[in-house]
Amino acid sequence: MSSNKKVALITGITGQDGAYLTELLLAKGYEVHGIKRRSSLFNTDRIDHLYQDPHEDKVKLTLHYGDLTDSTNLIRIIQQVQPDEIYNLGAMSHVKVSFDTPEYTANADGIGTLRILEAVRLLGLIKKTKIYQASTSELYGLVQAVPQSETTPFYPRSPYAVAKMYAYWITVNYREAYGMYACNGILFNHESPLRGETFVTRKITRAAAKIAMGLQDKLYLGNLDAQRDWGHAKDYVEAMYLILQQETPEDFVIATGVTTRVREFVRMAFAEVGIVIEFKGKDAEEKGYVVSCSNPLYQVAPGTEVVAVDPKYYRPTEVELLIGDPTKSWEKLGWKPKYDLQGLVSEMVAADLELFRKEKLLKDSGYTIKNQYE
Ligand code: NDP
Ligand code: GDR
Repeated sequence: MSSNKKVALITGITGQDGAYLTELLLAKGYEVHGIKRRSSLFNTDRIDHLYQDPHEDKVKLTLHYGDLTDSTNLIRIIQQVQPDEIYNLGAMSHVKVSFDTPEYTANADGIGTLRILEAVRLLGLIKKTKIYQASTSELYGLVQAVPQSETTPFYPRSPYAVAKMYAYWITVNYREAYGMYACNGILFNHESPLRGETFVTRKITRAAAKIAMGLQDKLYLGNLDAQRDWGHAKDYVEAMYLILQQETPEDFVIATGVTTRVREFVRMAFAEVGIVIEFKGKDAEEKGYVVSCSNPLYQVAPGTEVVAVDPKYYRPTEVELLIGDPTKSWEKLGWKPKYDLQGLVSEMVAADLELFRKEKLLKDSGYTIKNQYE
């Protein structure tokens, strides 16, 4: 490893944010190391374009097998890599799934953060290694005040959020107790074409693309009333980087300051493919109907029901309203998002239309592919 090049270690490198952050740090000249989990299927799709054969000279991206539930590997990797910066993005990140796997979520998302902090401390790297913790707007949970800022009280509403609350405070505690450069980025929802297929935005943009191509009939969703402050992951990884470049370690809210209902996101995504949707009914009876369709790929008759509510997607406890106050990050980090929601939706739908072109060709030639995600 060269002495003047910065070295970053990313947990969760195979996820949405891991991929964008790796791209950003490589472009800035960093040597990047990532921790990936062993999986029975390839799980590096999002970073395959950045991969380098380890036999080449001057390799800038290296992957290590590991898991946040195993402190032995974390200590070994951190000792080997001697990172200047650690971005702890690894997590069981699906709120609804955390109700099904609460203990695992606490272990990976909560104690996993402690394992990283403690590894840095035990290895004597407190003065060298800066740590970014992927904290979340889910911490605000049940609305205490809006917009939510760094000083708004937390009220987590899921096993995921409770685990992330432990991670938040243990990060603050290690900063205060040991003088570590350890910070929380309290990031509001951020999306992209790389977003996991079961998060609501990507589920919607995939469905809009597939319905527009005649590959899917209907989209089933849960709570259409939830309001989220959605930004673009590409913008948000810049904020992560900036949080670790300050003189003093601090926690920051990263958000757009604009909130939108799930229902409105649906309308915007379908509008991208020329389908105008109107919602009628209330709660679980609410449905989205096609008003008009000017889609050149596939005509959907006006009056067709393309969106329906399935209560199985409801959460036992819901976070109804998130809207961030990003003033501190705008002023202190000089960070501002470049994308607005319309730009995000357009990019996501365009990417999904491209993704399903192959499936459409297969279907048009008589093949069908069974959906795995909906
Ligand atoms: P993803 O779900 O796309 O990625 C999560 C990453 O964590 C994947 O690389 C996954 O590996 C890895 N991972 C999961 N469990 C473990 C484990 N036990 N040990 C090691 N790695 C693990 O999430 P995002 O990229 O969207 O989010 C990144 C981080 O930011 C997460 O911590 C999330 O909770 C947090 N966050 C996300 C926000 C968002 O809107 N996206 C907002 C606020 C916070 P694999 O690929 O093998 O599954
Ligand atoms: P969230 O994101 O829970 O905010 O967590 P998600 O996209 O899963 O849900 C957003 C809102 O949409 C409602 N919803 C549905 N959600 C999903 N997944 N599927 C559906 O069919 C559906 N229908 C309605 C949800 O009830 C919710 O209100 C994300 C994750 O990335 C976390 O890791 C991160 O910490 C937070 O964002 C900030």
